[in-house]
Amino acid sequence: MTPLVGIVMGSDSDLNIMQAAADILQQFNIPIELTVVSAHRTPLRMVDYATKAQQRGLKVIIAGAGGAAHLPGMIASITTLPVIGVPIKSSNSIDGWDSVLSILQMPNGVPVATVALNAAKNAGILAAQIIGIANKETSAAIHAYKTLLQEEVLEKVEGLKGKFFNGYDR
Ligand code: RP5
Repeated sequence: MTPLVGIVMGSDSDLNIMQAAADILQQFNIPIELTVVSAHRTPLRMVDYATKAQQRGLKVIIAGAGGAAHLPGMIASITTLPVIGVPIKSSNSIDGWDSVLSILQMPNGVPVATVALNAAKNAGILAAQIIGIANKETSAAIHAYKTLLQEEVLEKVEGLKGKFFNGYDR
């Protein structure tokens, strides 16, 4: 099946974080591809990947990088596909802020939808929601997932009832 979401990362050392995006997208039955594309070490590969992404059938790109994280922004500067950026706290990060700010603070005209530090799972869910706009099955799968989240919280609410007074009855 043609991948709909491309997951790229600056290094294979980012995989332990980015795996979560792949996992949730596969849980939603969305075909993905995953590879390493480095803005600094393989700049021409990055340009080629971003240039060909749309014609290869991708609908969304998730790009994760740590430190001086130029990958998501540079990909967004080349393609018109939506780009979701995942800041990663990596071995060369100063507490992750370098990556967060590099990905978040894009100039006007070139947006990157930036998720929280290391939040690759949320990047996957957001990508699925974008795919779900035009795909009823995906949209239903996300709805089921969110219902499950709600049920988990309500179970915890029940668990607290025996221990604490709660005047709120919903
Ligand atoms: C970034 O540098 C990568 O995205 C990674 O987070 C970080 C460290 O890369 P390695 O030195 O582990 O390959 O470009």
